[in-house]
Amino acid sequence: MKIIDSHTGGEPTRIVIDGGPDLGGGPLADRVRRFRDEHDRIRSAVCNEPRGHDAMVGGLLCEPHAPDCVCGVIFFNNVAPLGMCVHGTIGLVATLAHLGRIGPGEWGIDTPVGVVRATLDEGGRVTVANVPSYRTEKDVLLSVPHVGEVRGDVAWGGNWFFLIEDSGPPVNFGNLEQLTWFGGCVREALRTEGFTGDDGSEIDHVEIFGPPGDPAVADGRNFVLCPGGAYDRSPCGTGTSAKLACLAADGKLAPGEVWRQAGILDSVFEGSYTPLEGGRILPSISGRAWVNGESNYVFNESDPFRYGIRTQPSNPDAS
Ligand code: PYC
Repeated sequence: MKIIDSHTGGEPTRIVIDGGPDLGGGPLADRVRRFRDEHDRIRSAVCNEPRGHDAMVGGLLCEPHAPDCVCGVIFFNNVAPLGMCVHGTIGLVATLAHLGRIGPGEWGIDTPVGVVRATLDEGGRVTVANVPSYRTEKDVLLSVPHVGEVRGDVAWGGNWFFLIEDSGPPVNFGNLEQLTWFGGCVREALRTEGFTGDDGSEIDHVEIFGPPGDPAVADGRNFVLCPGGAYDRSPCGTGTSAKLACLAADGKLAPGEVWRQAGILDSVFEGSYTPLEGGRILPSISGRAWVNGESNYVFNESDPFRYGIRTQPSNPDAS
């Protein structure tokens, strides 16, 4: 199995470019189910220790089903397949450019949540037109055990987010442990109180905001807790999209105006949006990824951990 590693603003992406499981043809939404149900050990082999770690995001390069796409991709992390992943899409584009499969220009990428369009510029910067994003609830009051009352918004940016503005530990790198603990308590409270996205899905990303480290380079800094318990090293493109949806709904950001979102490492994504019908927006997120490794995986039958150390299989019945 052949792998290319990259990072986008510090957040890793590991693309399986060859030797992945055969998922057949058809829409990516069907293929991601086959991947989850029949090939979960490949997800684990790529993302989990000993080859990976909790922050790793993998992507399986596939033939596209939708017309006019350069490729398809199924993203996944240490616990399950992901809906959409913007930092991963930026990493994928950098990987395809590294392989010489694409050059500067606009490219369609088929994913389980629809086609996304990514533009690579001459300098290596990638802009992703993400999926339509929207806020479903504003100022939800949540009673969080061990923490107290926390207010936040619920929004979709390709994944479900609970966005917190005015509570929690200060958002800086020195507070990683406290932020992770706080985010975990909030996520657990959302689950036990029965808050979900408007499609009934779990709100599995918690995003906490603070002021930027340097207002000359960013408008705000975030901390994003991902479903597997790791924090996003990048500003999180789907999280930035959810933020744009909230800013747009509150009338705090005009169409086309740029929002500079720093992550916890102070790497920055730039986001703007085009309004859509029904209060939805089409976010555009740009950032940069760097390829930093190429590997050929060996699966030795005698190695008990050749498919990774699986702490949380996304489907316990899968092989
Ligand atoms: O950039 O969309 C993103 C993302 C989702 C999870 C980790 N990164």
